Amino acid sequence: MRPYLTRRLAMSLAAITTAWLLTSACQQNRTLHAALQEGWGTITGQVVYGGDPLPERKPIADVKEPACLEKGPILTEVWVVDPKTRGVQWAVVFLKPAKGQTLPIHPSLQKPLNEFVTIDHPTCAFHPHIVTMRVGQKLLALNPMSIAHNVVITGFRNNFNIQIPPGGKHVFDLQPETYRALPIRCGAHPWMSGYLWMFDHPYFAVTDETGRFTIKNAPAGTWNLVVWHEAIGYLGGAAGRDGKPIDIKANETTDLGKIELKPTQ
Ligand SMILES: [Cu+2]
Repeated sequence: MRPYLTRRLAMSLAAITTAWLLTSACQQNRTLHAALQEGWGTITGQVVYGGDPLPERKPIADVKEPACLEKGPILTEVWVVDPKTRGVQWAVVFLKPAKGQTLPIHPSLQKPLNEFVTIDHPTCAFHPHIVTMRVGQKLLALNPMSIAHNVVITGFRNNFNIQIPPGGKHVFDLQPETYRALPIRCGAHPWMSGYLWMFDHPYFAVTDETGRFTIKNAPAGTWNLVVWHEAIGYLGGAAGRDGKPIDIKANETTDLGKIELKPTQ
């Protein structure tokens, strides 16, 4: 190619790149601007059991290993319902942007607060039962027990089967795999079960023992909220995968009240 044409081509490419960079910077700014103008708010609510009678946790009959029973029986964890409040523990509640939408992230939450999220084995059960983390965080598995555990994580982009010896630990460097439940199992103890959820934003929570959840510094405006529980999947069935719109008010707490999970939906 003649030098003149090469120069012309390079100049055109530079012009196109500059124009593209300016356009995308403007778009990002607009998103940030809109969010800053509208502000940030808190979302709260309570996930409750919508059936009768209330399920009770029962000792898992398969657990025979003495080391597993040292701290008492291992109880079922699928439905953990508080009899006083009907609150359901271990539901995952999160904002999910629609296709092409980006959730503005509060300046104080741009980066994960901790490098590691921990999953422990104080007994022959995963603690916590449901692990949530942000993309970029690492999963630290601890085994303080006198017996080995096998942490098996099954996803599309994450597949691990790691033996953790007594007193040992392991750091899982996970690939981003967001908005889906990744089962966690133990190869040594078939009753052990948990789930891992990963998000590319900080707007998620797991319900506590009374079914309550709080998500702080969420972007004001209308965003989709998803509720998931391992026994029923998404609230609202398959369509619930994308959530339902909620209005988050700036500088206020938006209380969503009681969110009912029916045991069969
Ligand atoms: Cu185990």
